[in-house]
Amino acid sequence: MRIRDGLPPCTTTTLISEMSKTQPDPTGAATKEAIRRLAQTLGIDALGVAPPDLDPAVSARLSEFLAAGRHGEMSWLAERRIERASPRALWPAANAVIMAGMNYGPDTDPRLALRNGSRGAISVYAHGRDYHDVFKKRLKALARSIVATYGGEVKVFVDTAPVMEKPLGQAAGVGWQGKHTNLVSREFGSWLFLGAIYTTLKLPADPPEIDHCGACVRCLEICPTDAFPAPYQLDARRCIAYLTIEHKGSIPRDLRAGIGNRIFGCDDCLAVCPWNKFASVASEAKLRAREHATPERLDQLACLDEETFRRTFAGSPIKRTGRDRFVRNVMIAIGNSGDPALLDAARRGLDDASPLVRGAATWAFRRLAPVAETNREAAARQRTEPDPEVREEWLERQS
Ligand code: B12
Ligand code: SF4
Ligand code: SF4
Repeated sequence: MRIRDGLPPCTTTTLISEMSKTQPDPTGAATKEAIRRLAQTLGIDALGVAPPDLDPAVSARLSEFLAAGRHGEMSWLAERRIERASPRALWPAANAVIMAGMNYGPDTDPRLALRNGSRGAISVYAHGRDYHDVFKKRLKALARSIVATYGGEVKVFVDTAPVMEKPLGQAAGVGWQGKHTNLVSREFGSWLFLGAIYTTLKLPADPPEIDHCGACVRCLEICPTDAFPAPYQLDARRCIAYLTIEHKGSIPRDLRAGIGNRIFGCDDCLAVCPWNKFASVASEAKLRAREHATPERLDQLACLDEETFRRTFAGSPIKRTGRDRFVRNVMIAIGNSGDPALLDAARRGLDDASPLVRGAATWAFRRLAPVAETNREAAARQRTEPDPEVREEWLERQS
């Protein structure tokens, strides 16, 4: 539910004093509406309330996802399965879940960045400041005001805790889980970050949002790595967001070509959604910041050492993947570029200190270098390369 429309501008202070007079509130309905207005003043774009119990079907699907190994190396998803699938199991005192959304709508279609293969495309959520910091600050401010005005206890979560934010967002009426598995909002399309405040206050739940996907399958068809085994189901192991951000080892060979020039995350299934026609550009300046929106030159990114990497991506979520994984991604994009001008960058990567980078650079080099040079290099590297996995890269049939 959008919270911007039709409300008079008000400050946090006036709102709190106004509400202190609004007593008693046996159903919690007035308190919820006041919280909604307070959230608006804090720059939170959407808000709804869900009950503290999720539909048991959600828990069953989470178990199926984990049993099929679709979480890949993200073992933390399995660790607190019971708590993840139930707010009350995570915190027995919780009586309601306030689900909040922050619009991060881009000002251009992110797929434009895929047109020039010699530059790296970074997904929209990483163009500006790390949303974990920006959003959590907002939610904490909201939570503090709730406690100060209405009492009770609260816990604030953005992304990292064992919380299923998408099913909770749907239960709170903020949007619905589309066939690409992300929450789609009628007002903001695919571009909404989610966060949760668990509270001991008794607040009435909003009506859950219903599915508006209909017969559309655009997101399923666009996926470059075929990561959807079925509508509403994702095999994270095939998703470019997982491969370029979460996956620590070398990227499976059969998925490298599909990655194209995406060097951090992927937006294809989000960007193609017809509901984006209602979306608007992020209102929060820190999320609108576009330091990394313009596709960046792959040859320059390939040269980043530890220090320049940290400096370049300070305050960005990219920093959290670390330099080696990021340069690995850059090497894969170089291999996909078909651009002979990038051969030098791949060649330099063959001597990188990180075997992860050397392995990806080997793949890139073999795709760009003339056959005679590849054969010469392969023979030499078989003798000098210390890492067995990287040696394997030199022996592999080229894909
Ligand atoms: C793990 C994770 C990932 C993993 C796995 C993604 C996934 N779909 O599970 C990876 C690394 C791949 C990933 C990628 C991305 N992520 Co992510 N991720 C998460 C995280 C931490 C947990 C998600 C989770 O619980 N997954 C487990 C699976 C089992 O849960 P699920 O997706 O809800 O699965 C449901 C469906 O499969 C469904 N289902 C199965 N069958 C059926 C059948 C029917 C009929 C129905 C209705 C449903 C259904 O039931 C399952 C349970 O509800 C959340 C934050 C959080 N704490 O919730 C962010 C989060 C989901 N990610 C987010 C974002 C922005 C992204 C990316 C867009 C980033 C990018 N640009 O690269 C991509 C999108 C890729 C995609 N298509 O999902 C946002 C999404 C916001 C939104 N509007 O939905 C979140 C909520 C973070 C945040 N705080 O804002 N992510
Ligand atoms: S984010 Fe990209 S790779 Fe992942 S499911 Fe969506 S389209 Fe496929
Ligand atoms: S692209 Fe179509 S199927 Fe996919 S989430 Fe959007 S409306 Fe649903």
